[in-house]
Amino acid sequence: MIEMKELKKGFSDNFLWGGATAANQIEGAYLEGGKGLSTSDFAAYKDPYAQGKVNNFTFDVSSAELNKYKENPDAFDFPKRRGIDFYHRYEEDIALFAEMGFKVFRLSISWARIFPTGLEDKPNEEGLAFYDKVFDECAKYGIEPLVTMSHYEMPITLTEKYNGWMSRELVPLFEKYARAILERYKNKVKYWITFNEMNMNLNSLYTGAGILEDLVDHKLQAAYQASHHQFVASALTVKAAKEIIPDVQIGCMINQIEAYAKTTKPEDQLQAVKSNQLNMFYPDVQARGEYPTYMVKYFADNQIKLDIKEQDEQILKEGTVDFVAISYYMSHVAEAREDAAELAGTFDSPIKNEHLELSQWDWPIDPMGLRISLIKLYDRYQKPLFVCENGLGARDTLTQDGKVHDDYRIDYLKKHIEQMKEAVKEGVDLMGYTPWGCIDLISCGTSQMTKRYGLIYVDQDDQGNGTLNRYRKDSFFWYKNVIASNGEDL
Ligand code: BGP
Repeated sequence: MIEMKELKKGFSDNFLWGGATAANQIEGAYLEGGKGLSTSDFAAYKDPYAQGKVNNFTFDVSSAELNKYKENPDAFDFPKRRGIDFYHRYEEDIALFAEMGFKVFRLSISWARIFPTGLEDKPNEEGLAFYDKVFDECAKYGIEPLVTMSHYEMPITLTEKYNGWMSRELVPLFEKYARAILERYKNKVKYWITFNEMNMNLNSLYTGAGILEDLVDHKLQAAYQASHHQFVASALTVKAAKEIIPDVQIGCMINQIEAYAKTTKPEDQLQAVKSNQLNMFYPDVQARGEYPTYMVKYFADNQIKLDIKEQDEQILKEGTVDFVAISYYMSHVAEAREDAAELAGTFDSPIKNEHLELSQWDWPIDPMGLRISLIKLYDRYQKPLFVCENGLGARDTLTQDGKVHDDYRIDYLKKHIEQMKEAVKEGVDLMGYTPWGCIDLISCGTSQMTKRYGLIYVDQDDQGNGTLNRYRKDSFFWYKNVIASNGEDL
């Protein structure tokens, strides 16, 4: 007889509630503690409205810009260099997370704090010591760190010397870095993610892979070659992690953008399948340990020839992840048209879904798309899933008496949590939820401060003016209750 599993009524008792950040968007102190300069230190503030739309991304850097920034840094503003000063305020910030009842805090380690140029033989002790303090502070409150090893930054030296992940040289350099932090924190960190949103290499070569795009001939080829190098580095890291930390949980991550077909026309349906494959390619390799067959034709059609070494097949096989993490902000519409492949997975598609409302930054809001994504991902991999980013970037107003009435954010999070809960009831194994930018931070795509995601308000404007004081938003108190009731009281 087949034994049915018990029907789940909601989130598991050990569900990991928390929040997510990244080093380059919060730490600041960009030259302190022996840190080297990183790629994100050169994301200059550019007017995000210059092209007349609100969701302009300004995070790419060309070789000419990089030279200009290095020669005359004072003529530009680099908001990611200042972050929100977490480097000096981590105790206060972690205490606020604890007050909300966080079980987990997702943060990343800055590679350039540990290996300032990426080329040193020995790690920088001061950099290592900083994260020791952060993890110890988390431990004080029983908060588990979930650590991303590479979140949109790397030592700038590796961009200058190798053009970033274009080069295979990055694989052993990353493995050296990964081993150093795994060894150091083996008793403090159990949950790891190797690379943040690796599929975003297709959107920004500089942000995802430290590549100066004007120096490559074939952009798509570069994106997939860099991704291949990261796959190998990630698999070697997974293997190392299992040796070093016996009970490790190590995952991959993508920016999950579920594609819906625009109409019931079979051509549009087929395009939706293909658009989703381009996204799933990333977890397919990392969760199954091999390249999927559908990419062979795609590579041939797009004149992509990858340099894959003989040993890579084995490395990928041996380095499959324990869980699949996603960020989820929006869904996408697929239509059979000339530029369909290019549009797959872009944040900025011209094809709109008339059923969805947009955020102030024109991002379509689709809570049910999260549920659909989770169901499909779990069907595909049968591995635990983690929603390690989700949230609403919005303008907030701090009142005279230090409050932020962000009912719009509460509404957004509530609807997404409701759909996650349905997915859990429908059989999905979900480990945790860490809404993005649980404390206001510098935007990845636009370097703005005014695009706020936080449950905690940080008093700083786009130009870096402000007291940096922290304030609890209405959503802070709401989320505290959500955690206390394990997602029942929404
Ligand atoms: C994800 C990134 C984050 C983050 C978030 C929101 O893609 O992993 O780093 O910033 O998107 O994007 P943005 O800051 O551009 O609004």
